[in-house]
Amino acid sequence: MVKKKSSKRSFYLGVPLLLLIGVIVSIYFWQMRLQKPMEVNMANHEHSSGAMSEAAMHTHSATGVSCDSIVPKETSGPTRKFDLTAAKTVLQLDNGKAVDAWTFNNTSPGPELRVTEGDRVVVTLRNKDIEDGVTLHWHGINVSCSQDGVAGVTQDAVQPGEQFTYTFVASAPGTYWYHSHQMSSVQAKKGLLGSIIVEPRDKSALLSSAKEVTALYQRLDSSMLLNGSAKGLNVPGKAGEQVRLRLTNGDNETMNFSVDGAPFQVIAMDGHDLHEPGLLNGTNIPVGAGQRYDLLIKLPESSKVIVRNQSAKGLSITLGSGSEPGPTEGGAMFSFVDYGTPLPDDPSSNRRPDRSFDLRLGQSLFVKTINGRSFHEIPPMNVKEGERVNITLVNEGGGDHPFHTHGHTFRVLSKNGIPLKGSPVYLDTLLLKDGETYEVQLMADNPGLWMAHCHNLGHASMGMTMMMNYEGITTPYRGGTKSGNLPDL
Ligand SMILES: [Cu+2]
Repeated sequence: MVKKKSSKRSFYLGVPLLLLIGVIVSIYFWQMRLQKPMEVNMANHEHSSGAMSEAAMHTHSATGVSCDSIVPKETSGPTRKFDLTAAKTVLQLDNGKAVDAWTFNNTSPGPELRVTEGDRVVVTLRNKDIEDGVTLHWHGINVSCSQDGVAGVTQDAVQPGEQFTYTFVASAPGTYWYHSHQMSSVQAKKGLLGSIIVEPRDKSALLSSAKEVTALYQRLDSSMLLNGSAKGLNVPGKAGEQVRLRLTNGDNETMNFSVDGAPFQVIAMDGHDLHEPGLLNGTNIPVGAGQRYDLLIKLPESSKVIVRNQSAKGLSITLGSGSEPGPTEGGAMFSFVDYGTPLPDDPSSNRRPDRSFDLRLGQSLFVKTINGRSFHEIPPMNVKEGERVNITLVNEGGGDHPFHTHGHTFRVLSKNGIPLKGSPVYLDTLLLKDGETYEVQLMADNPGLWMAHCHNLGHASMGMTMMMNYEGITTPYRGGTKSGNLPDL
């Protein structure tokens, strides 16, 4: 009787106690996940109170080169000027929804910037009324350190009423995009993004006659959009005409595309041409977050071509005229491992690296991790100018991880241990599916402080973000809650 009573009492005490412990543990981990440091110097990863980092800043700037002083080289090309003003705008979407968006020049996506290879591009960013501040990052364009647009690393976030002018040389033709890199997981989703296309200087190139179609996908609020529209895109065209379709994934999730009605080629990835790309038929194209794929499609005689975004039904791209092609069922998934042909005189295929890094992308309880750590707790990849750097990347779970490097294009050497057999593949964003391993190589030829992170920006904001730092480079900027520079660190 007595025994029964005490076990009953311990039951009544034990359950709430366990619940309380559970709540405390959960709050602790949520705090850990959400807590931003007060101040971090991303050049040396010191995070501390203001006074200490002040001292660290002085000792370092005495010997180093500031990122601020690394500016673009002169070019003989013409100067192209653009103005982008960030502002809060209520956008009336063509699906009937009104969205509280953040826009460039009152639109989302912002205006497409179209320049020519070799141009000196000058973009003045103004912030009308985005309270947290904004920046512009030129995704895929290897700009100078001071122009990379990462708040707290290469500049302070541009506050309401302020402006910042970016200058860079559009040195490599291709499909790129721009987006804010202040609280990027929030701001890109709110609409602060757009396309930038660098046309080749040699206009006599074979493809100059192809019809140009840019297709930028984004998620705004709960709506998936294609070039700002919730409806599909219709591009009229004649039989025999060639269309260059520039697919850009500005969302956080991988998008799979099917092409029905004609064979097609993948002529470029992340802006970089592929060598002798073969004709594909019914192959599905997986475009990771942040990636770009350029497709070349020759319009057939009497039917349309429909490029379907399997992840966003209703956002199809219809090319040409005539009857409607049926959907292609069960097509293979595109793989660049054996696509196209090798270059006959390949200059830099798989040479010995000067330095190697292993990055395991994964997750633990509430955070996304690289080698088991998150944010500024991940040691930077420290490199020296001129070095050949190999990086082995493994996806150990937690979804697709499209890994993006700032300031550098890397070459993919192997997938799951098997060397690439086809065209050389140069990317700035590599899509890693669960369990996949890739080895990539880059040349450390752009001194600076560079972010490297998952371009599922939700994952980046949960910790999957780190730095690649050149020896001797410093920054006067600080990330953290004190400065308000929060690039997702
Ligand atoms: Cu990820």
